[in-house]
Amino acid sequence: MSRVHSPATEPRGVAILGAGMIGEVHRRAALLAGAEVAGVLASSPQRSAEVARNWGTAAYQDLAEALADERVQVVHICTPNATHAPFAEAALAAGKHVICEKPLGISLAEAERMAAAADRSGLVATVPFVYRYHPVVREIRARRQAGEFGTWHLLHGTYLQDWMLSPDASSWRVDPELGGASRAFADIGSHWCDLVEWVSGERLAELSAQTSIAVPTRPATGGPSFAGPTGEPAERVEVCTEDSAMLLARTSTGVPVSAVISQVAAGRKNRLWFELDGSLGSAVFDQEDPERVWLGGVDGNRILVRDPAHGSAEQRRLSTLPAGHAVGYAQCFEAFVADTYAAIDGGSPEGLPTFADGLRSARLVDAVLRSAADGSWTQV
Ligand code: SOE
Repeated sequence: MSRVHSPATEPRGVAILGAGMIGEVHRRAALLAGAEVAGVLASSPQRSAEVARNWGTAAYQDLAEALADERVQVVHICTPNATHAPFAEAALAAGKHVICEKPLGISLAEAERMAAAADRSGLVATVPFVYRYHPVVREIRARRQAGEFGTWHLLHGTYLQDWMLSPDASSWRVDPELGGASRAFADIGSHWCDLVEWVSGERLAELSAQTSIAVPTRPATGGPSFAGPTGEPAERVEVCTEDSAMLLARTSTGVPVSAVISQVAAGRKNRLWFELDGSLGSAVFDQEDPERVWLGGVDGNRILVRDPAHGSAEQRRLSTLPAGHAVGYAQCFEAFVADTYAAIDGGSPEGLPTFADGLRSARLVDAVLRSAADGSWTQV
């Protein structure tokens, strides 16, 4: 059990499990939120020692050592998906608050177990659906809540990347044992669905999905996300997890939805994009151009530029830089981690994605896989 933390007197101790690309992002956000990294556990003792030296912190030998560290109040789980459930359940059982990377485990059953463990613990357990933290996303949501778009007629969009386009690119995510049965949809389709449901206020109720494998074999070992081919000769394995997924859906109020998710779309780097079309107006958000929103109207369209001097309280709260000084992905992560820590200290920050949202995402992944397997129109 970790000591009761008094933020006024001592830095909040956190442990970071996993030191890949996203582990570095978590560390940076934790430090900027005033925490102290008490230690790190990476993929091997050698890697833990190397990262610990670089980060100026301790190297944990194993999970037990990290969870026994009384300085640690929060555990950031940034390891491959198959460890999310055992690591999160052990951390919660040890009385630690948890930030666990999505997806929540590698199956719906694991996600249900993790969400139940979080509920029983009374601890804070969050999932980095960080695109909720773009200030202009909060502006769109606030305007929806104020009725500016009327009732929804259509919700649609894409989430496209190209870091898996090369036949020689690979990742632990390719292996269903490590990443789960879904790759592209669980990895980034989860973000698109979480964001569109949260902003629009709608919930996908039924869907029809297809998945595709563009590259039939890949190297058995890969590098960090976005690293592309490692250049090392490696045995090739048959691929059984999808490079792309396409879905048609209907929300519980009957609104039609479509989404294209892919990690083999040349030239698209991290292009989460949605258009929400309502009876009174439309809104478009492009994650690769996150400082502005396109607002469509029959009498003309407007481009709204992020500006802390204007707009909704939540947009202004997250607009930590003046207009024209781009707030981007890193700031989204910083705000998410800071809001998690605020919740640990007793606050109720708006829109904090918890294990309940992670479980919601797992239900969508499960429905996509079921529909893709038998071609049926599937209940979520
Ligand atoms: C790789 O596809 C990845 O890093 C995802 O794992 C993240 O969740 C997403 O935000 C960016 O792309």
